[in-house]
Amino acid sequence: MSNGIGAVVDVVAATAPEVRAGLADRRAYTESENPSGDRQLAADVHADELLCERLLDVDAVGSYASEERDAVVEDDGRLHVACDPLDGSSNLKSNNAMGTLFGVYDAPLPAPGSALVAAGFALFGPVTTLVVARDGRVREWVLDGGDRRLLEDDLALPAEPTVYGFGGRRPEWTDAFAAYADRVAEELKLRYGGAMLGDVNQVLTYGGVFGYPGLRDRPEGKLRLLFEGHPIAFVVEAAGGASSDGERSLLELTPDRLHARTPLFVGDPGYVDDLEAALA
Ligand code: P6P
Repeated sequence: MSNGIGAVVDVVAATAPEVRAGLADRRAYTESENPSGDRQLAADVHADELLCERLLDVDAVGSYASEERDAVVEDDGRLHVACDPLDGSSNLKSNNAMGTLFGVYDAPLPAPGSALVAAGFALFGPVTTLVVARDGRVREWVLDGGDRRLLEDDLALPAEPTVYGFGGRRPEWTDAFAAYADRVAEELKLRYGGAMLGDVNQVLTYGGVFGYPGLRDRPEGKLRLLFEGHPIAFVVEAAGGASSDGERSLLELTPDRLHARTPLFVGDPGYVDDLEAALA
């Protein structure tokens, strides 16, 4: 198993800088939409094509699924990889953070969160970093010019929460969530940048909570369980944090279809507990 996971991480580590290098010339929207109805940038398609080809070249990888594709791409192998090839690509126009998110399962997709054996993300910020959770531990590297330099060998969520970020517009929030958000806003500093990976990395760095709640007219929320919820929950929980869909850990959930959405919260266990009590 470890050589398979290591090979997947190597592919992401090698491909992320190439995805980033290709962003400048792929800022235009294509004519197509992804299965969730989001308009696709040329950068989305480029990242997805590179990752699909290279991950399926790994002997241990038996299938590839992505936010950008209707169906799973099947091959032979015991590991199954789900990717958001370019999370937050709408930030390309505004030149803000975005990144590549992946989850490695030992069961066919869509799989339960309990089938995750590794997850992580490359973050395109001022520098490119790679965060990987496996074997109950989170590590962080800087990816620079083909080098991979270890930054954190045991990344842990700070015990003292500092920042928060919640998606959706306030009129779309339920009364229960709005009341919870008001309490959080009195205690923490707002950090919301429009790309989950950038916002969650703020939480991993400074402590706090990130969420995209279920909305009045969209109780399942916006974010995808398989491509965003599971992998980010795996990382944050391995770093000592918690995750929730408002009731339970996201890792306890199984998508009923590949592109199923979910309310998504990750971060400080106390704030996640308070959220679940507020929505109960
Ligand atoms: P909104 C990016 O499109 C994304 O999927 C997440 O990365 C991000 O957290 C969220 O949607 C942003 O949504 O409604 O604030 O644009």
